[in-house]
Amino acid sequence: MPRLIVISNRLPLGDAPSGGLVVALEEALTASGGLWIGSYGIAKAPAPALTKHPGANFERATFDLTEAEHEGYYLGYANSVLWPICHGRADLIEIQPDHLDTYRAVNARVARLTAEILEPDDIIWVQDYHFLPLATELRKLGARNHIGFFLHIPFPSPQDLATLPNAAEVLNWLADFTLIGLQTNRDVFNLRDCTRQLTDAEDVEDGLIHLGHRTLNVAAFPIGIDVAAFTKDARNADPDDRIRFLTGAALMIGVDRLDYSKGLPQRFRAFGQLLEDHEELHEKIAFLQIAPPTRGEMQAYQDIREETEHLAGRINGRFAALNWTPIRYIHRAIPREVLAGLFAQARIGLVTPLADGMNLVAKEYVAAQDPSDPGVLILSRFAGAAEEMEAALQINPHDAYETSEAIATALKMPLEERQQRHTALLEAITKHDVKWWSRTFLEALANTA
Ligand code: GDG
Repeated sequence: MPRLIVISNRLPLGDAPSGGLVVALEEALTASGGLWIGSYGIAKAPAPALTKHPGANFERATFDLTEAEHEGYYLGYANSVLWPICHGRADLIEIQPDHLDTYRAVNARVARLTAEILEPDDIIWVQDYHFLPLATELRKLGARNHIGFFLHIPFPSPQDLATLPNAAEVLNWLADFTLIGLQTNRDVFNLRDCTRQLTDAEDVEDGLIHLGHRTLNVAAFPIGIDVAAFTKDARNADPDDRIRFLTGAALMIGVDRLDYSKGLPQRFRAFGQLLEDHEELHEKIAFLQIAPPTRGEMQAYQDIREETEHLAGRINGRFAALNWTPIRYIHRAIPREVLAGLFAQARIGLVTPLADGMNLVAKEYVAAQDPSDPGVLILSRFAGAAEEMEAALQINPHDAYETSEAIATALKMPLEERQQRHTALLEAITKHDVKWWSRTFLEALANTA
C-alpha cells in the first residue's frame, strides 16, 4: 500500500478529542504508515526542515510561519481574498500584491520541505484553499506522484472568481492536481464554468476539459461526520450539562464559528420577526446561539461580532420577560460532549449560512436526535448540505419572513412528520459519512491516471 501524505494548514496536535478530519484520515494514514504535514506556530526564522512530532498512530511533521507569512499568506491572501470570494463576498476582498507573493512563497517552501521526504509512489492529499499552488510547486520540483486536492469551502461563480487579479493562474494551479474534490455538484459546475470562461481551456468529448496539456479531473465528494460516534456522544451527554430553567419553552439551537458566511445577523432578524408576528410563541421558544470566536484579528470579523451582539441585545431588550430570555448568545467554544447533549435537547436546529461548503453542524444535529421524538432541522438552501438533506425544512436565509415561518412550522410539526423527515435525513448522512468520504476520494485518486 503506498504511503499517504496529508497536507493541511493546521496539524492536529495534542490530546484534544479527535476532529472530523482526523477520524476520516486516521485509518488510511495508520494503515499506510502515513504522514500528516501542517503549520505549527509563528517563528522568527522557520526551521530549514520539517519538525517531527511523535505520539500518534501515524507520523506528524510541522513547518513554522514567520509573522509576515502569517499576515500575508494566512490572514491576507487565504482569508482576506480567497475566503470572501468563495463565499460570495467579493465586496470584502482586500487585494494586496505582496500578500499573493507571500502566499506563493509559503506554498513553494511547503513543496520544497515535502519534496525532501517524498518517495516516488507516495500519494499526497492536500486540504483546502491555503494550498492551491502546491501541486504546481511540487511538479516544478519533479514530483510525478498522484496529488489529490479537496476544497472544503464553496467553489465561486465565474463572476466572483473574476474579481481575482490572477483568476486564470488559480485555475491553472488546480489543473496540476491529479484529482480535485469539491463538496457538491454545484461546486463542480462552477469550477467547470470558471475554467471555460476565464482560461483558454478546450472542451473535448465526454465533458472533459483540457487546460494546456493537462485534463481537469474534478468530482463532488460531499464530506460527512462520524454518525455513530456523534450519536453516542449525544446519548451519553451529562444531563447536568443541558439547559435547565427552560420553563416550558422549546429549545432552538445554532452553532457556528462567528463568521460572516454563517448568516448570524439574518438569523437573529428572522427570530425577531417571529416574535414580532407570533405573540402566542412568546415564552414558548428559547434560542441558544453558540458562536465561538474565529480570526478575531481581522476587521470583517470584528464587524460581524459587533453586529451580532447588537442584534441579540436589541431583540432581548425588546421581548424579554422576567422569566424568559429569548436569545442566549455565547461567544466561546463549548466542549464537544456538551454540544452533542444540547443538540439532542433542542427541538429545532437552525443552520442558515449565506454560503457554506457543506456544514457539518446540520449533520451533527440530525445524528444527535432521538428517533422516537426527533427535532426539526431548518437548513439554508445555500449550505452544501442542502444537496443531500432534502428532508430538512429548507429556507432562503436572506428572507426573514420565510425563515421565521419555518420556525413556527417546526414548532407545530406533528410527531409523524418529524419522524419521517428524520429517518430520511439520518439515511442521507449515514450513506455519506466521513469514512465514505475519505475512502471514496482516495479510491478515485488512485484510479485517476
Ligand atoms: C469548513 C467549511 C465544511 C463549532 N462550534 C463549536 C464546535 N464546532 C464544530 C462543529 C462542527 C465544526 O466545528 C464546524 O464545521 P462546519 O462544517 O459547520 O463549518 P466550518 O468550520 O466553516 O468548516 C464547511 C467543513 O469545513 C468540512 O469540510 O462543512 O462548509 O466552511 O463539527 O460541531 N465544536 C466544539 N465547540 C464549539 O463551540 N467542541
